[in-house]
Amino acid sequence: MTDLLVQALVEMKEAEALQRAKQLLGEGVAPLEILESCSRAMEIVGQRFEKGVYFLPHLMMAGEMLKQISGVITPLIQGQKTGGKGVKVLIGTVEGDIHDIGKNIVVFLLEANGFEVRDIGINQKPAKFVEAIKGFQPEVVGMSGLLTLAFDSMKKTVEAIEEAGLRKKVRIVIGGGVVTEKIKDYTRADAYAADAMAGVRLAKEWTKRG
Ligand code: B12
Repeated sequence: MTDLLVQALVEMKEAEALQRAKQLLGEGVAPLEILESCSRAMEIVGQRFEKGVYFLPHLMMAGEMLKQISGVITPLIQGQKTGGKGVKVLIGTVEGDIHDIGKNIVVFLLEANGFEVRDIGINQKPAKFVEAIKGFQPEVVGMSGLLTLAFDSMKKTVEAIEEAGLRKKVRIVIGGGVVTEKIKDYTRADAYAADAMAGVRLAKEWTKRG
């Protein structure tokens, strides 16, 4: 009954939401399905925020509840360590954007699948991505962003990577909230991932050896 979890999250019932998530786990519901319900709840919270029913403290509370739940859930997601085999992935939230819950889930899943991940954090300028690519030499670069303004930051970051002569060395995947195929074209990234698992699958596909 993930509906009760969604309801608790939407109604900002912190203790109940965490308890519901744990209960679902206990009943054998798949961790990814629970995370999926959390995203559904966040959609509703976001809509209420847009309508002026909820305000910034509600977003903050939603973020807090989500962090707690993903802290319990993500470690239980079974990865297949064989896939990534130490392939390097660099990831960060682009300039102007501080949302990182989704990104952190991606990091976790990548690591669970055997990738070596360098997370450069939130609100990172294009130059920071370039510098980190030079130092870490990843094969895959992930950019996260949930704000509309993040699209331009992603575009600028891809351009900076091009200008630094590194574009052919990396495959770029973007993700987060409302990122779509269209945004992928706009930013000139290689792909977009609708969710964290899709990102992991792409990274595996891109770096498959032999
Ligand atoms: C929690 C939250 C916050 C928290 C964030 C806490 C944190 N540490 O991240 C706080 C309170 C800080 C916050 C702040 C703001 N927020 Co906010 N926030 C949200 C909310 C409710 C949930 C976001 C979330 O965590 N979702 C759950 C995660 C799991 O989903 P996700 O990030 O999409 O990630 C999944 C996939 O997309 C994917 N993924 C994500 N990144 C990547 C990257 C790669 C490479 C890959 C492969 C995959 C991938 O993997 C994840 C798991 O599958 C959303 C509403 C919504 N619908 O999302 C609004 C929302 C994103 N926020 C919004 C706004 C407006 C703001 C503020 C500007 C509010 C303000 N007036 O200050 C500030 C922005 C500050 C800034 N400069 O960034 C708007 C954005 C509107 C827009 N179009 O630009 C939204 C959509 C709400 C709304 N509907 O109005 N927010």
